[in-house]
Amino acid sequence: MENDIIFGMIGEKINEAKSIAILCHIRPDGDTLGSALALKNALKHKECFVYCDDAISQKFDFLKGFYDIRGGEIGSHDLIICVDCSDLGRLGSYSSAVKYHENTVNIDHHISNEEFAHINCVLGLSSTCEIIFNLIKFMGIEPDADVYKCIFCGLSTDTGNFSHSNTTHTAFAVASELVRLIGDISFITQRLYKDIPKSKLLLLGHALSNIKFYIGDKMAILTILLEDLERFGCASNDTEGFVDYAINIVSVEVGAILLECEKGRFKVSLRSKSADVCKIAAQFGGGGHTHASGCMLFGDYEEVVDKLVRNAEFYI
Ligand SMILES: [Mn+2]
Repeated sequence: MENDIIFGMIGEKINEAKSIAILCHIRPDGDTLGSALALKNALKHKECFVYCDDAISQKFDFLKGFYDIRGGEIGSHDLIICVDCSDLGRLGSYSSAVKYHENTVNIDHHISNEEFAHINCVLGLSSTCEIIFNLIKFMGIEPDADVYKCIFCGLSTDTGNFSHSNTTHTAFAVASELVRLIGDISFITQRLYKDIPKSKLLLLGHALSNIKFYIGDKMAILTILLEDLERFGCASNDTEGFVDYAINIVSVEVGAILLECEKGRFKVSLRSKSADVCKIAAQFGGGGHTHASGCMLFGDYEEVVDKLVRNAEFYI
């Protein structure tokens, strides 16, 4: 379907709605939060509530509306818009509310998106924020700097600050327009990429000193156990970005981080230079992008590592 047709349908749904819930995914990143808050800030005249069923990193508190993000029970809204969610599972406890709601929209850029909503806008752009930018423009809304800061946040974080392979010319074109209105963006990049709490730095040091190599150093695995989080006083979302240290090692083709969520349950994030890690993740019911994917693995630590390495061997 033509993008304009889908944007037109979404615009119509938004205009008809009296109260809108915008849902972020669990382990919220700059793209899901930026997308949700950009939309909320752009729809000033509408009653919009942003929800997220997970803890949110304080580093995003420069986004307007950050402190109004809700957790807990979802209220009664006549339209639900999910942003940056590839499947219902990404919505945490809100998945059933979305599944059974009669008016849902799904805006996402993950190729593995399961198109779970009534209207699905899945475009292979750099980020969901890039889609939101186009949607807002299409709707004829004149965004202000607050909206643009939110969009910049998602565009920048999902492209690895404009360095990953999804850093397309359209991503730069959008960024160019954003910077024109925002002005100095150095305060945003300081918050997103440079500021690091002492506790997180110590956790990273611990993880790096225990990194394991497999498949002739072509695979590197970082591990964060629950006891590590406790020892350093960190939350699970403090591990965001750690996996980059594994994939950046010269010999490594697939980098992974295993994050213990509870005894016998590990959240796995995978990164690759050229291998298709989406296929590895898919073997375990996960998904994502070619070079960045994730899945959940169950079992003892050794068992989980063994499963993962044996599977990865096929794709390296
Ligand atoms: Mn994204």
